[in-house]
Amino acid sequence: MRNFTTVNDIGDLKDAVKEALEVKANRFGYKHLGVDKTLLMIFFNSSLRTRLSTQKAAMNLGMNVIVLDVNQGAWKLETERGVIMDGDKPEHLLEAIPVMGCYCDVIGVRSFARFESKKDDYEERIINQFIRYSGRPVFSMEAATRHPLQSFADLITIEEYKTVERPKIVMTWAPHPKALPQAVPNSFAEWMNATGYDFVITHPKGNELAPEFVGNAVVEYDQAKALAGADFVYAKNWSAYTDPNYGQVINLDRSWTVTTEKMALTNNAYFMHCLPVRRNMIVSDDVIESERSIVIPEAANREISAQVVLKRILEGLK
Ligand code: AN0
Ligand code: CP
Repeated sequence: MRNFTTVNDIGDLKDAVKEALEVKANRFGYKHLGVDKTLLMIFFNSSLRTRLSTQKAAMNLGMNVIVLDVNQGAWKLETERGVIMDGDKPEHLLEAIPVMGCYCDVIGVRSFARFESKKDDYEERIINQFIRYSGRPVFSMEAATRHPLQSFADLITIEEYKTVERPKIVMTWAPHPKALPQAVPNSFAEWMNATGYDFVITHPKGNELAPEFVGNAVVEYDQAKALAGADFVYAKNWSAYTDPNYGQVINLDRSWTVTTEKMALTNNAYFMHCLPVRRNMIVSDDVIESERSIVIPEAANREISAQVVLKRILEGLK
């Protein structure tokens, strides 16, 4: 594997999950792969899990790790070509990227949707420039439209907890006071569609996701109907995708919060969320604290998904 930004980069999902479970059972068994190799993690946005789990995964593989928070201590970066740089940004991404590439063997990038231009976000302008100009393998630590390390960890978790061959998985929108990207739900949909499981997306009218991510999923606007018989409930907020509301909070309806009453409609479903989560907006205290909540094992699997991706990138280094 060279770059990792979508489900397509991981190949066969059954093989990927098998490898993940092997890595999980023997996380220090691949240490030779990363000796004298350096991972550079670049963050344009905040993170708790991605930062810690990816660094841990790299250390499991024997790598050295450098972490850069672009907005804390680095020069502010201009990202547009052709701009007369007489403002507050002393450095251009087009120099910064190849320079960063000089100091490492692999680059991880977190760069959320900016909601300034839907076209720029959905063309993945920032991470694609890293792929093009760094000279290094690049993996997404959540880019503008996808969060594949999260979705891979979600899939591993579902494989560990499912009790039927083809579970019913329901991704439900839930309210949140600030505008959030569509990356997590897009990506989760992309990965679930690739499994062939019974996958349903439920959200209020107006919060439709991009059709290329919805794919063959069933979209059900009635949350109670969607939840009936679910084996897994995957809650997430996302801001509007469709014009003219792209990137805006258009609904704060707390009747969409995942509560014990809602979970009672399911087939005793497990509750999942990528975290961080706002309690009593997205999910009630009772549900997230219940014995059917698997948000912590889900987060723990972020170390495993990152380790499989790094392992494959290291195996592919010339
Ligand atoms: C981010 C998002 O929704 O994309 C990161 C989630 C992993 N969440 C927030 O910014 C709260
Ligand atoms: N789930 C996730 O990616 O969390 P962080 O934003 O804390 O990294």
